[in-house]
Amino acid sequence: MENMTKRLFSLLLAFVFITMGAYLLILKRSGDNKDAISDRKDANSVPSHNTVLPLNGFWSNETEKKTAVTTLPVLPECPEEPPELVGPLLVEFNFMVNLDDLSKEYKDTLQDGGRYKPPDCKSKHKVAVIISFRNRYEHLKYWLHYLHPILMRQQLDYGVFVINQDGEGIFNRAKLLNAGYVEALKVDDYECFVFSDVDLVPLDDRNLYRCFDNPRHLAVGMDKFNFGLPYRNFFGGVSSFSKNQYMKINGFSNTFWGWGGEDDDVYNRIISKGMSLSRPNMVIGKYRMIKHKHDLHNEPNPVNAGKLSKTRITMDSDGMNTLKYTVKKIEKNVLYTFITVDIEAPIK
Ligand code: UD2
Ligand code: MN
Repeated sequence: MENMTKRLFSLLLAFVFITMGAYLLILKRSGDNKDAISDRKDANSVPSHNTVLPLNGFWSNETEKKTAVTTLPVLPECPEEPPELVGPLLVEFNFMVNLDDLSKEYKDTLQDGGRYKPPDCKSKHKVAVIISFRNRYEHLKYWLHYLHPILMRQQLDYGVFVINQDGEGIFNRAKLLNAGYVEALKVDDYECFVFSDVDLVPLDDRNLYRCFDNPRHLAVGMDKFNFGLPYRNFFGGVSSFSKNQYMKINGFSNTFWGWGGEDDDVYNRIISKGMSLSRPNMVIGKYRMIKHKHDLHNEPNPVNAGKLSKTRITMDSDGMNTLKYTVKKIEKNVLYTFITVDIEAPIK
């Protein structure tokens, strides 16, 4: 009898140990899952607004997986008119911008390389903002200071790409913009391209940095032209093209070295392909340009004006289909992606 009791007791003990073991195993497993969820949140620099789908094999069974997927939030589309726009803006260039402070301010909002997605809705506008650049860091600071909040309020899914001309050769704004188009597409499948001078800041956030039914000229009212157009067909400063529109005109010309003419050449390209210009009105389309002198190695080029009568003939064999350049360096920081390119510039 005593033996029997002992045996029963050992059996009971074994049962208790096995049950406890199983229970501990289940506890550990659910703890692991929680860790995995928070790990993935940390890995996403702008996490709160992205619908995160579970990794393969992450859920322990199919039922658990189905429940989890259906309860994750699906973002609604952003409204056609961004609700946070404020209209006219005060823009001044009489203070110092500190890029370190600016980076700190945006380190949780921007993804590496100056990229952004609205937190609460899915943007309909996937835009690469491309800036031609060489040695204009002071201007770039103001541009970043003013433009990031504007582009965010416009609820764009955007990235900022600064295309830096390598070396001391003659500057070529248009060829840099072509290179920017190619480089941005290596980063993401952008549908819309905004090309901007580094020294131009809009005076109204209703001037939308997105694409329209026709190529868009955004900088219609610059302070240096008394907030009007210098001439009717002016296309300089800031413009936007959808992928289709840009490829239809074969991009910009690669052959406008030095200052001037490349913007008029683009205008000719647009018209000769049967498109027209889209523009904001003169109230919304006001801009301020940071005052500057002509840069070294970007002197006005008298040859450029003469080329404009031939755009129609030359455009199909001068542009994206003949673009040649070499990437020297790609640097990413919080505020922008900086791409240095060798565009085979002639030395004066
Ligand atoms: C006008 C047009 C510009 C372009 C240019 C002729 C306006 C506001 N803009 O600009 O779109 O058609 O005439 O080429 O009217 N840059 C550098 N480093 C340099 C030289 C140029 O970064 O050494 C870049 C920079 O983004 C600058 C842009 O090229 O804003 C245009 O050059 P600019 O500002 O010297 O010429 P601007 O103001 O006459
Ligand atoms: Mn300028």
